[in-house]
Amino acid sequence: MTDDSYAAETEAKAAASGAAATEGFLQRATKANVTVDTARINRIATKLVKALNDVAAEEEVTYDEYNIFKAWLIKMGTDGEWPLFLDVWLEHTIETVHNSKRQGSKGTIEGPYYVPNAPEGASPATIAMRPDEPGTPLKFHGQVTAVGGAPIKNAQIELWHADDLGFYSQFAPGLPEWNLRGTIIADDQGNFEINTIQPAPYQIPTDGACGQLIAAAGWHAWRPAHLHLKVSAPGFHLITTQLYFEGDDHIADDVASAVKPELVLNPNKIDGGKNAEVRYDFVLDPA
Ligand code: MBD
Ligand code: FE
Repeated sequence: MTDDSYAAETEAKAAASGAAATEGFLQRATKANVTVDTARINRIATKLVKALNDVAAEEEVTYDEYNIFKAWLIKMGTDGEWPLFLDVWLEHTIETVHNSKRQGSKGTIEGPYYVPNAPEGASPATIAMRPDEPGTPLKFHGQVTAVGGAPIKNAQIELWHADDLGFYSQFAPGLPEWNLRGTIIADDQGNFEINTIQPAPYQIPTDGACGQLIAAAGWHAWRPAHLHLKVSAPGFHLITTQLYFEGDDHIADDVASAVKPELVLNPNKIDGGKNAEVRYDFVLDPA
């Protein structure tokens, strides 16, 4: 890759990635056409409002603090960072509830950077990448089976991840549209092999409202390096998950609280240490 594209990529701005995440989310949410009944909203909204008021009373929140909070919430909207904020600090609980009764492979949060309909290819496949994509090449392979062990023919694996600098295509400038995003179809025994590169640890944008909160609270912005996946097949529950890498500095303190021990990979070095290889099998619950 050229120095120019590196420069463009690192000029990623919170507001630009936030706007893209907000727009993509709203498009999909509008299509989904889901309604929630009044009794349920009444209960949950009442509890939420009470929780906010309880904190304000317990902490004796001042007008100065209230106004800082108000300005920050407004900035969250103008930066388009509501998807980021919610996915980092709330989605892990929603996911835990959602998957609490599943027996198959662990799920974790989707995060704000999924894009549906990435280019499809049959296994073995190489994900879309630049000719000189930086990073350690990774051969990621395994099998998709049902709970009980039956292979799932032609299971679909959607994979998306950041590049070696921690940037996602369609959310940072200068990257090809589908870079490091793909839909892979497993073979008739559910076996898959995907060639990609190992992503880098990821820092959530520091120059927007979420970054402001992190700096003001003395937190850190890091997520461990991760692969995002959606694994599905007709008649089975779709799993949304992520896989991490053993030894990563942020396995134990992911800002998004999305790491689970079952999701940590330990790739083998191959080809004299130039490349890496790892197997991971997915087990799907019946729908
Ligand atoms: C990410 O890449 C991500 O996966 C999450 C959950 C939040 C922000 C950026
Ligand atoms: Fe991510």
